[in-house]
Amino acid sequence: MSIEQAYELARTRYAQFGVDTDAAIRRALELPVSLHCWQTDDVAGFESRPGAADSGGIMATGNWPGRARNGDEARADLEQAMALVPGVLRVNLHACYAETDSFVERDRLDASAFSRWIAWAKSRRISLDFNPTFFAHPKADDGCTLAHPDPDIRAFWIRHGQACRRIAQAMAEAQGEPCRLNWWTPDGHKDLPADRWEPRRRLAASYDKIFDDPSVNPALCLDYIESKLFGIGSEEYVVGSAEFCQGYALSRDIGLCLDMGHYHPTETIHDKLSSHLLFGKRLLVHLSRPIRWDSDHVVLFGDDLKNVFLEIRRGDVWDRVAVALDFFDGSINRIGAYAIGSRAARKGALYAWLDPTDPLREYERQGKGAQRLALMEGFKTMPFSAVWDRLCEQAGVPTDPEWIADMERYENDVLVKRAAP
Ligand code: RNT
Ligand code: ZN
Repeated sequence: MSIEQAYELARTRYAQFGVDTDAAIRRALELPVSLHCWQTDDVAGFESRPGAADSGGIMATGNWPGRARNGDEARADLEQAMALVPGVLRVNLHACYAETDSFVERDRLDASAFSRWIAWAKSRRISLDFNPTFFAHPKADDGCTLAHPDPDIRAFWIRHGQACRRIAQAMAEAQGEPCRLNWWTPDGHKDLPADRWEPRRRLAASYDKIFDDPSVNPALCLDYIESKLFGIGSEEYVVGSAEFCQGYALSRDIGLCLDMGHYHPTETIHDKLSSHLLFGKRLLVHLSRPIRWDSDHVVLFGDDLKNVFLEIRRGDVWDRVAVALDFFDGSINRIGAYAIGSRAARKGALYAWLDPTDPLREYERQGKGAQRLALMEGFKTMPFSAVWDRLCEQAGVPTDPEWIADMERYENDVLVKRAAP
C-alpha cells in the first residue's frame, strides 16, 4: 500500500472522531523546534583556551567517530541532521561555540564571534537561539559562577551574561525575530553547605545586574531561567533549584525553562505547564530523557514526551511554550541522535494535534471516566504512522526508518574521514 492510500484510510478513521488530519499535519509542521548545536561535538565547544577543564556536571559519554571539531563541521552536521527532520527548525548555540581568530575571553565576546553562525543561519533561513556558557571554564572549576563568594569571579560571570544578552539581541536583529536566551548555571555544593541562603541571594543579585540593561530590548531577547535537581559535584545543593528559578522568573517577569531531566527520577514536567502558565508569561521546554538521573539521553516518542505536547495542545499555549532539544550522546552516530530526537519532537506535536480533545472534554464534563480513559487509550493505537509518513512526505524528508540509509551514507562519506578528536 502506498503512503497516499494508507493516509486516506487514516484520514477517514480520525475524521470519525472529528479530527482533521490535514490540519494536524500543517500545524505540527509549523511549530519551531530548536536544534541544539552541542550534539555535534559532545558539548566541547570551539574555544581555544589552554587548560580548560570540564565542569558543571555536564557529562557527555561515548566516543563515536566523527565529532565536530570546528564551526564548519558542526554546521555541516546540522545541515545533514536538518535534512532528516520535517518542519520548522531553529538552531540553538552556546557561547562556547564562538569562532574567533584568536582566543577571546567569555566576558569580552560580542556578536562578531558569531558572525559565521549568523550568516549561515540567514542563508538557511533559520533563526538562532542562544545560551551563556557557565561551565567548562577555569573560573567555574569549583562549580560556582554567578553565586560565587568571590566578587571578582561573580563580576566576570555577570559580564559574560551581559555580553550574551547583547549577542542574542544582535542575532534577533539579524533574523528579524526574537532570540531565546536560556540561563543555566551549575552553582551548588557536593555536600551539606553550612549556608544555603547567601548563595541564593547572590545568584538573584547577579541575575538582577544582568537583566537590568536598558540597551537590551526584552522583546528581542527572550530570557528563560532553568533549574536543576542536582549535578555531578552538586548532589546536595543546587543554588538555582526549581523553587528558586520559578520564584525568580515570576517575580522578575521572565521565562522559565523546564528540562525533562531536571526533576526527581519519577517526576515528569507535563503537569507543571498549566500551573506555571497561570502566573508566568512563557516557558521553554528542554526535551531530554533522563535514565536514573539527568543522563541527557536522546529523547524518544514516549509517554513523557507525548504528555508535554498534549498539555500544550489542551491548554492551547503553542505561542507561550518554546520547544528546544537538550541531549548529548557521543556513544552512537550523532546525526542519528539528532534525527531520532528531533523527529520524536515533531511526532509529539503531530500526536497532540491529532488528540480528540473535544470529545475527551465532553466525557469529562459528563463524569464518564471510563469512556474518557478508553478514548485516550484507543487513540494510542490509531493509525498514527500513516499520518506521520504523510507528514514526512509532504515535508520532503525520508520516512521512518528509511532515513537510516541517509545517516549511514553521511557516516561513510564524511564522519569516518574526520581524524580522531
Ligand atoms: C544542564 C542543562 C543545560 C545544558 C545545556 C548545554 O543540565 O540542561 O540546559 O544541558 O545548556
Ligand atoms: Zn537543559
